[in-house]
Amino acid sequence: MLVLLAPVPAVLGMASRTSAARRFASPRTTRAVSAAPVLRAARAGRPLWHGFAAGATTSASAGGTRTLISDDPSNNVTPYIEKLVGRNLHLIPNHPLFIIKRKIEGYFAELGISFEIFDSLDPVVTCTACFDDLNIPPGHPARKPSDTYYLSEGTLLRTHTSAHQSELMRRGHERFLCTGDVYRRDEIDASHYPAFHQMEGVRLMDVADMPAQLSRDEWLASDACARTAAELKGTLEGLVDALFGPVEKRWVEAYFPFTEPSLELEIFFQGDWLEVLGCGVIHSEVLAKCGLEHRHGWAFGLGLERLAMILFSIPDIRLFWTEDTRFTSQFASGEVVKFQPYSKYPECYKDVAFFVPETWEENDFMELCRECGGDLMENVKMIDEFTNPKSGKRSLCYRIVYRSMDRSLTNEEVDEIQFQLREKVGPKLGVELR
Ligand code: FA5
Ligand code: MG
Repeated sequence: MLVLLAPVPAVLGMASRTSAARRFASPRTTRAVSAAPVLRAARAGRPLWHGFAAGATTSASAGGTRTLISDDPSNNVTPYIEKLVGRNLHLIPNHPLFIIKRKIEGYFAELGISFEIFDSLDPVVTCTACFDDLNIPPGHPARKPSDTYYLSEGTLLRTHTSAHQSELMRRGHERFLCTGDVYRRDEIDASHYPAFHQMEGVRLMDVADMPAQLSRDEWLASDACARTAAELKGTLEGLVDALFGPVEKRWVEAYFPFTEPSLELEIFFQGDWLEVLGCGVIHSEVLAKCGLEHRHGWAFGLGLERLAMILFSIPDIRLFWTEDTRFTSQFASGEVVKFQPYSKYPECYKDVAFFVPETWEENDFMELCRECGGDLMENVKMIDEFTNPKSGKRSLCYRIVYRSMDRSLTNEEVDEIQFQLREKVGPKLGVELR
């Protein structure tokens, strides 16, 4: 039997919204603009089911071995991203992401209803799977090349594990957990990385427990819809309790085109609210597109790094990717242990200011920063913005915090990176340096 836990009182309305939150916000209300980081203290055409394998595996490939960059005009994959694809951190035994994945799967196994496990689905998916199937209309901000890594016009690196929802439901899977690496052009800070891992959970409710076919409005007003949402919240609260014990958490109203109602869960961590998952009752139109108009259910997508940061006290998301044995050896037991920072090397910051064109997309700048500085950039944040009243030109100033996780940086190498960035930002993004 599935344990139904009483939901905690919902805290709706909140101060800081992430780019991830904005990503799915209704097209009417959203423009991709600068980001307010969640953690204020410290963000070719391969066949769709290539590499499909059901069931847990423990193998992980080296990464970077697959050619994803091509001269297709829509291809915007960078070498930096290409080398992350295939690292499969969630499949490496004793990696914190592997440990937490297993713990979450264990929690669901104990609920007494079986969830199938998928953790090796190909990260290269079609736009149909990632967007169309999920009710994300053409022109929606989540589809923009400034947010998404495209291989070709119709194929991309999945931006969320929801990309597998519809295909799995069409194949007859009714309860599953699907984990994988996902890719987004996003802001740069301690809780955002352009490659991260999500776990998708889907449960279709038993037909006998649900009313006969209702219109969308009737369904939304029904007790059964409220019950489905309550079960979802209870299940996820139970998960958080099982992972962390008592911890401050709150529900926030959200919008996803593929669920209604939709919610996000936040946990208080390092002095601020950290969004850890999005979820909701599966949208009737998504089910109808799968030929399941007579069914109802819930779905969630959680950020494995975010949960693992809390569980293991890992202060910076870049650490998950390090091969430094001072990090990896700490998790060798496969148990939950608190991370002991081996050192905090000094930071240094540099500012860069420029006038931006009308077509300015902040994520393009973030991408260029990654290209020039890789993981040595800890945080990139806009610190000043003004519009010249005479010329009407908009000026932005960004502060870039440099810090290595495993050594001290020299002034010379930071200056060199900053120099490269200044050299490239004009020609590449059409800005005018100040
Ligand atoms: C989604 O991706 C939805 N697909 C989740 C979902 C699934 C909703 C099923 C409804 C039903 P969102 O963009 O909020 O939603 O991302 C989900 C989680 O991924 C976030 O809560 C956060 O924990 C994590 N996340 C998002 N962006 C990043 C990032 N750049 N770095 C690390 N983790 C991230
Ligand atoms: Mg979100």
